Amino acid sequence: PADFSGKWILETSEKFEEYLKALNIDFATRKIAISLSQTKVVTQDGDNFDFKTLSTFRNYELAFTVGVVLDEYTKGLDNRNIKSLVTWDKDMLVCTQRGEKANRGWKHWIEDDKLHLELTCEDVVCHQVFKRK
Ligand code: RET
Repeated sequence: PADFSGKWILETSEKFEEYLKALNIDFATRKIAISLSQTKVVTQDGDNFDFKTLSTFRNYELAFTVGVVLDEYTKGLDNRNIKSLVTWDKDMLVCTQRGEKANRGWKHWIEDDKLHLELTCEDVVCHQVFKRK
């Protein structure tokens, strides 16, 4: 299986602001969020994962086990309660986030030693690529 573990730094980001807008995140927070350098620190132990999204402004941490529904509170993001379920699709981690927002979720995969993250909310798809730090 894919090895997500390590430290990753944001290289490219497409439609991140549109994604944050779809989540109803306010203008000021969006402007700060899109200007930030982001680092992902990932630890992986079998199907147990910990994804830390770090920035100088705010951090977000998500720990999950593949196949186990998680009550997630998106603290510091859109501050909503959602039910998240991560599953494997080949070597891709696919999360569906059930709650107030339609068609919400994310996908993580590795390609050419880069970490890809696709974030979806409603009709918006954001794509971020991270390189190893
Ligand atoms: C930052 C900075 C503060 C404002 C916002 C942020 C967004 C973080 C996001 C993280 C997604 C993490 C995922 C982890 C999966 O394991 C960068 C913390 C809005 C959207 C999907």
